[in-house]
Amino acid sequence: MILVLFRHAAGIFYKGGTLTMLASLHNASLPGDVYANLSLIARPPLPPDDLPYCPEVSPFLGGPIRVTFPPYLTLEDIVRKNPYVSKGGRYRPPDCDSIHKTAVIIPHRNREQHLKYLLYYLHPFLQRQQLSYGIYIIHQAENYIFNRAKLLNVGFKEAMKDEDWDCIFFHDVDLIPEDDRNMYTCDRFPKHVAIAMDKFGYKLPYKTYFGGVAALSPEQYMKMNGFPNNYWGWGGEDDDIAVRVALSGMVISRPSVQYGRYRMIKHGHDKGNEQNPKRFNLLAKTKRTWKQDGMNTLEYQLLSKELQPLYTNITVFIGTEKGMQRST
Ligand code: BGN
Repeated sequence: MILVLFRHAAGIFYKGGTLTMLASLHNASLPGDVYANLSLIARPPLPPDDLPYCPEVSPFLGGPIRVTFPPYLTLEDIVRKNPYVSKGGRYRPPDCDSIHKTAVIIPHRNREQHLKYLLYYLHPFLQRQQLSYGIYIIHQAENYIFNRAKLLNVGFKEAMKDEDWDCIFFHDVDLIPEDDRNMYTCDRFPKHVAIAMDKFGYKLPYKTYFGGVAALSPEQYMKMNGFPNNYWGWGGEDDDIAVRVALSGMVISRPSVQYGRYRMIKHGHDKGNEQNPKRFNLLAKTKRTWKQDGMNTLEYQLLSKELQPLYTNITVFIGTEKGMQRST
């Protein structure tokens, strides 16, 4: 009798086990789930110095990613789903030694919703690529006109103080990558990465477009004296950067159009980032100004640098068109 009961119980257990197994298999094969596979990454019982190098192609890549915007997502959910991410939004593969060290710099002001979705997708995306990485949010303090390129310069400078990053990704907050074969590593030349956005029909809007997401090594970045500091408001700064690439004797590299796909999170007009009427004049002068404006003239006041669970939050006062004095 006891034996029968035991068998019976074992049967149920076994059945339960099968069901669980089927459920997890089903999850893993859900096409495009950016979190599928991640549970397979585990720390082996080896001291960190004995880890083997990561393979040339990560075994965790899954190709196309399905991008949706779950309405009730919280930052705590994202923290829970990314157990290996440490303070400041830093990560190293637990199971192998990565040869790539990438910092992602994201300029930001009043876009908390977008930031949340970007973090939700970017963390697992980078982990699937087996990169060592850090995510930096550069927050422009006060209400003066937004200056994307200057914030990127600040991000570069601050990130390089932390670590010897070999590649820097300059990333808009509202662009979600849609294919994890789009490697967040650097090329021989500055790489324009967001080459196929949904809003432009998954192709370049024009040939020299350099906006959205771009990747440069520190050497490439310094060779072009970083980015311009004097584009206040929307537009033109990315075109200036593309001109700097050429003026400093480099060319633009790009990923394959199949991989460099991005979904843009829809949004209304940003207050404080109106179109910059001076952008045409500024662009006409880049050839004369690029050596006099950029990393060698960067001035800012660092207000805080906090290590949040999912990112390093840098808050900075970058002044106004007239200089570093306050606008009020
Ligand atoms: C261009 C803008 C870019 C912007 C793209 C895509 C200018 C300068 C004109 C001489 N450039 O027109 O900054 O990223 O559109 O929206 O406005």
